[in-house]
Amino acid sequence: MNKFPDNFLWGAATSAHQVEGNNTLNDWWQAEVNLALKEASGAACDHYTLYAQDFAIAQELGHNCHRFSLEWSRIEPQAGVFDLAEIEHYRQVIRELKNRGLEPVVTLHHFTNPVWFSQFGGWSKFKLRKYFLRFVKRIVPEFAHEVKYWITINEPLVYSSHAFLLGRWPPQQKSLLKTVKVTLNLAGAHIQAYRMIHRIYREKKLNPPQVSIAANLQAFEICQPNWRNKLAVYLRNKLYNFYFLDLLNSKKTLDFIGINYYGRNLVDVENWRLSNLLAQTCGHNHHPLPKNSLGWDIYPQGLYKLLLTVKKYNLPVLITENGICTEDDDLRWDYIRQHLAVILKAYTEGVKIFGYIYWALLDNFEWAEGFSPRFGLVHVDYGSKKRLIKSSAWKLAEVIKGKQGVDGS
Ligand code: IFM
Repeated sequence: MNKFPDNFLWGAATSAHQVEGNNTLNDWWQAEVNLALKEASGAACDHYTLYAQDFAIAQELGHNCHRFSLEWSRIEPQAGVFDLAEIEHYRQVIRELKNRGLEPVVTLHHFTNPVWFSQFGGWSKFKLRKYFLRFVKRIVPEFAHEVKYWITINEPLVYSSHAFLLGRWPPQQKSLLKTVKVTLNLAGAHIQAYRMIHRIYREKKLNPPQVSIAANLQAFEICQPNWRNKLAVYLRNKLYNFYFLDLLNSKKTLDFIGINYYGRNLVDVENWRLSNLLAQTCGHNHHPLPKNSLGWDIYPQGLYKLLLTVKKYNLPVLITENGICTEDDDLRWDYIRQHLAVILKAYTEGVKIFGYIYWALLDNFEWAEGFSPRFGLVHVDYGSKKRLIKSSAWKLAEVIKGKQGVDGS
């Protein structure tokens, strides 16, 4: 039976707005109220009150780490005004994790912004980056003694494209220029935050932290083998998968590579138009694969190839997200097992993978898709808020505890 190393990090992730409930002071809440998105996050999983119970479940499942995000809008509800009670809340959250042997992996920006920040103009204005940095400077010293792993920004390109190009997420804009500006601004924010976090730890004479982003990597695969599709795959890899990582790596601002991986993007482009080269996918269900409930192709081999590609950075790798939304929990286990198998293969071939974080610990609010996609290891009844551990979670626990291999042995 192939085994993962003893000190491997095992856990699951959440983000504040998706699970906490009642994050009334951020731009998502505002959009949910004003723009009538499919569903409003409302009380979500009420994780804000039930976090201790949820971490007890993670502990029972054998996890030894947990990824979550700090909600900037709770901590800084008005520009420059920091809410000490909310800082205390997150201190309790981190304490609860540590007491349960769960290493915190803390995300500083996971798609949401305080309303005041978006009213000032948000990420499309370079000069506003200073507000995020002020938040980082205020909050990191609070938890530096307890936290080793920081994710500055979750999926920067997913954020910039969904919010500023596709118009699906607040502020629901459709501007290529703004998308480029926001992307560059987020890159600059990471670089400065990385340096700031390291400086804070040095000043406190603490061991250096491990800081990265969570990069969403997709397996871009050619549908029909022609030059247009080959060029499209090349461009998409360059821009969506590696632009950000290459840039941050060139500035020496990554201590590890954080990878969020979900599946395949089957590239088929009908003409040379730039928008098609950058985004068009096969519309004919060629080369069909099993899908999650949102229709995303399940493709573990894609993760394997990407892991071998990121070897070029010669940095440790943390799978910061990998998961499936489905009502079929056997399919969820298949998905997890197959992805763990390729992770183990890449590990044995020299990719320095040091952890696997499943998305998500709980069923939760899937942004513009609302509550119907269920990614959780734990089922949430959104009415009663009752939790029910799914069988896939127990099977993963067996692997974590070394009682079961990912090859069925
Ligand atoms: O729910 C999201 C999460 O917020 C970021 N990564 C992808 C997940 C599934 O879509």
